[in-house]
Amino acid sequence: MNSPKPTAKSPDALLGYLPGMRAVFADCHVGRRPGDEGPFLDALTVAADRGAKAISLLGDIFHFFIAHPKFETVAIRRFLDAVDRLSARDVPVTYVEGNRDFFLRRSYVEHHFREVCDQETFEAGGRRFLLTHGDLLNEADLPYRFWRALSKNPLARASLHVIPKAAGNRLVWKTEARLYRSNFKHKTRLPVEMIREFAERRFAQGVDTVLLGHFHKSWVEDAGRGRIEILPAFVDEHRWMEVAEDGSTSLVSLPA
Ligand SMILES: [Mn+2]
Repeated sequence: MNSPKPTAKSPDALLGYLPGMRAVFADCHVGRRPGDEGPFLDALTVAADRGAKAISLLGDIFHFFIAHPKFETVAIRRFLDAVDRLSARDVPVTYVEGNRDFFLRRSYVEHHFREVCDQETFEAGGRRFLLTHGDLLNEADLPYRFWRALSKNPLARASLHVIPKAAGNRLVWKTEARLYRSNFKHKTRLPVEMIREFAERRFAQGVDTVLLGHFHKSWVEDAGRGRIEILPAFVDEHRWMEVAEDGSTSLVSLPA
């Protein structure tokens, strides 16, 4: 017997219920070289062709995504066009912000997406999924937390209107270079305790599976009350995740 489908007013609708398979992409880091968006844009089409009914982007899709017309690159424009084509195929795209995504909410790009958020939740096969990029789990990474607070505040957003494009890009790239050592130091070892503590708090709230990106390392752990999965970085492996209608997960490779 089929279980009853949630209605528009059920809690499942609030959780983002959509029937069918979903595709999840993390850490594509597009924009390091001109034209390097190709494989990612191809993969979006492949995901839809494979039957994805919704696509979630789990942060750091670009090496930097500054959502202001002055900072739009050819790659960002091609990406937004691809998202529009997916929407036209009834494949909505949700953008979960990463640490390299700036000011997407309330920006000129927001309307392309089903939602721009820090955490997405949905249900598949009776399992509750929570998706978040993962950069704020490591509370020991103080230089990074300072940068994130500084770079995402309203003053920084307002300064986009006055800062010349070249100066803005220089600032971002120089800051990234300075922070590289700090980030690298904290990423050489997966902060598993931090990840488990974060997941446990969500399991206590009824979440069954926590999906993370950011760490550029595919990792799965079945904890007592739920499952934690870290997605591989698309930029490294050209792989993404499919969440089937029954709640099972698998990784898919972009055909060579
Ligand atoms: Mn990241």
